[in-house]
Amino acid sequence: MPAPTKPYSLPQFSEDEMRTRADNLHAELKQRRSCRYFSDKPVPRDIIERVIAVANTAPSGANRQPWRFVAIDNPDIKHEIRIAAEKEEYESYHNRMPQDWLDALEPIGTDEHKPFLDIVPWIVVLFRVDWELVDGEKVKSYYPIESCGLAAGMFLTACHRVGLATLTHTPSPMRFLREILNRPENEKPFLLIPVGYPADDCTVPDIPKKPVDQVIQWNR
Ligand code: IYR
Repeated sequence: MPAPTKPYSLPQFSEDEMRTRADNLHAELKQRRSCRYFSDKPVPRDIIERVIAVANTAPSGANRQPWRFVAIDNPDIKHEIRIAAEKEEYESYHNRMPQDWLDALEPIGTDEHKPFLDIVPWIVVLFRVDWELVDGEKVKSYYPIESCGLAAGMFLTACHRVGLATLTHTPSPMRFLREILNRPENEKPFLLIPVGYPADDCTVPDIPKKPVDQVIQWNR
């Protein structure tokens, strides 16, 4: 049965206001960078809850919200994650990643060492839920990968807009996160996101983005 409906409208802006708002948002969001050097300055838990609430508004297949956000500030758990992540990353950098991949990462300067996982105040692990038990019935998710991608994008945007730095980290394979964090078998780690403030001496690679005309086609 279709759900009941309710009216929907948006605040209206003049076209010039729309341009200014888009330009302002662009100026703000182009400041977002993947951060690999975090400060240990704490971030209150309620702020993390608020940015997760923003991500939780993301659209999802059949509105199933096939995501779980596990937020970790416990130093022992962060350390366990660091040890397990560095073990996998060592294997990846030394034995698994083909040369073209290593070459592609060269400008970014990453390696298997992930000290930020101990230092950062919060690690948020986004799990993708492929199915759920609801009243003993197995309820499937639809487009869980796309849905989690959307929620992750909104999470990063929310963090940036409140002044928090993030990294989209994918220590691969990520199975260990399910074990360390005690998540059930219907959940798969999707993305590991350290969240905090950049360290005072934080730097990022000085690399450009493609100009927008290279990523747009108008009509055919
Ligand atoms: N997961 C590794 C490797 C890595 C892969 C990509 I694609 C990046 O853009 C950056 C890093 C790591 O986190 O070091």
